[in-house]
Amino acid sequence: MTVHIVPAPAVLVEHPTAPLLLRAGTRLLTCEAGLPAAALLAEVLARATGRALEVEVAQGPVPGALRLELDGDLEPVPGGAVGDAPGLATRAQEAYRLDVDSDGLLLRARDLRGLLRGAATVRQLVELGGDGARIPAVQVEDAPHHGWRGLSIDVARHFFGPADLEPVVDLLWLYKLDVLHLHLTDDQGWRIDLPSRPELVARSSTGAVDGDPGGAFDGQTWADLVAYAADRGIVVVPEIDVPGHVNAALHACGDLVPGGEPTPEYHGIDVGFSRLTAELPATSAFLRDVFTDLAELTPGPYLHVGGDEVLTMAHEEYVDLVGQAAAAVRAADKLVVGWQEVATTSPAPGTVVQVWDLRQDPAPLVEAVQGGALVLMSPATRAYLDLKYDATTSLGLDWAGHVQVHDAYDWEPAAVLPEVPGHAVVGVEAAVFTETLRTRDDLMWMLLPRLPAIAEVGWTSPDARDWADFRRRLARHPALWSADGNAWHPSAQIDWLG
Ligand code: TNX
Repeated sequence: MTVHIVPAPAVLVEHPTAPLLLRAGTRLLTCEAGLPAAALLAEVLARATGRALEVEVAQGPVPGALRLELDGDLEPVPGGAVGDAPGLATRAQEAYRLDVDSDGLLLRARDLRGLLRGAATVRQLVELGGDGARIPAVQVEDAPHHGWRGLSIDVARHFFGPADLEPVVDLLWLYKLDVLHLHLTDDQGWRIDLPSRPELVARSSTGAVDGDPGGAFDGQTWADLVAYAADRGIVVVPEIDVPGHVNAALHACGDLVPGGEPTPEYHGIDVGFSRLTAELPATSAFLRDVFTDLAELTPGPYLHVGGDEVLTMAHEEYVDLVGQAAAAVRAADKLVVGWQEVATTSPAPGTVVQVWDLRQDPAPLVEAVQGGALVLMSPATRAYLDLKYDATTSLGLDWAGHVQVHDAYDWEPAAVLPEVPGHAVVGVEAAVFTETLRTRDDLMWMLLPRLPAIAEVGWTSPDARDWADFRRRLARHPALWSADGNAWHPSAQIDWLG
């Protein structure tokens, strides 16, 4: 078996017949609405094979051509978790069907996002050999298990800008993830320029952990990144973390601090010490302004309000401040996401609660779900890709133990907390906090090979997942990573092939 698609598709039939050869001048045909997917596929195939494809708006079939078709009648292969994630693509929209033989390739989907998912499968199928590039004869029918399949990146502890993040977005596309969550603010830095509060970036974006250089998104670099992700079927979910993790705001705005004195810059990695103060007159306007501005900058349906690790505040004040942030998000017509602790605030129905710490009492989460909250699963012991692989790993943290590839692979989001009904779980998100990560290579080395494991947890139905088979497929993926210049960790759990 040579085919090694990750995440595993719902149905894969490998035909023993001749492959499709990609030659100079091979044509890529599509309809007007399929053009964005065709253009992306042409670009990645050209990069992979060194051969340009000609994209044309035309009907086929044409012998030897690739065709991308939108087909409103295409029914998704049966299966899937209960319910879609509100605001994200539905299972039917991400479904696709692919048929390849020596006469041509036909990729069909109901929606552009299905074509984008199928295009990632095509990229993984390309084989380079003596006689040039070819795609094996296969039939694939595929659709996701979970609707929300994300990666969260902390760009506050260390800043990662478009040049570092675009290759990460490419990886999300390659593994059929659909959400990029950016943790944009924390004690060490404020990383997004907001029109109503220019002092935040002006005063609090130049530093980072250990005194490393900082940075921030301005309106243009932010819009470009959001568009780059959208072109790949990926929604950006921005996070402003309140009411804790706010030293960067307190350093920029003295009126948020009792006494009025801005706090010093912070370059360490402690958590839990900074906080907003409900009784200060400036606090409510700050919350309203930052989430209103953030909504303006965000075409996607969700804003993340943070809410984690507020260790020096009475519960009543925490409920008040999280409530104000959530109200500002809803007033701007966006859906609210918050870390696990927001479950204790009686969140409004539809709030997405992101579980990260399985040591916390599940009772408030169960109650929040009874009140209509939804759950996104990011348990640190499985999905925190800033944790070390094992004791010999130089980068990363170990506060929740080590996360080897098998740990990242062998779990099911809907079953991780037995108290939480599976129907409330919208999906899975990997997270990478960057206290110890400085460069694109550091980031990639932590993501690869664990991100593909989380991607399969999100996309492939639990009964079709198998560790032995995943190991076999993943072993062939370093060629894909190296072709894009990405660093990766050769975990001893996989028998890597060239
Ligand atoms: C916990 S995740 C945090 C972050 C740290 C991370 C390190 C979360 C909601 N809070 O502040 O960066 O652990 O792994």
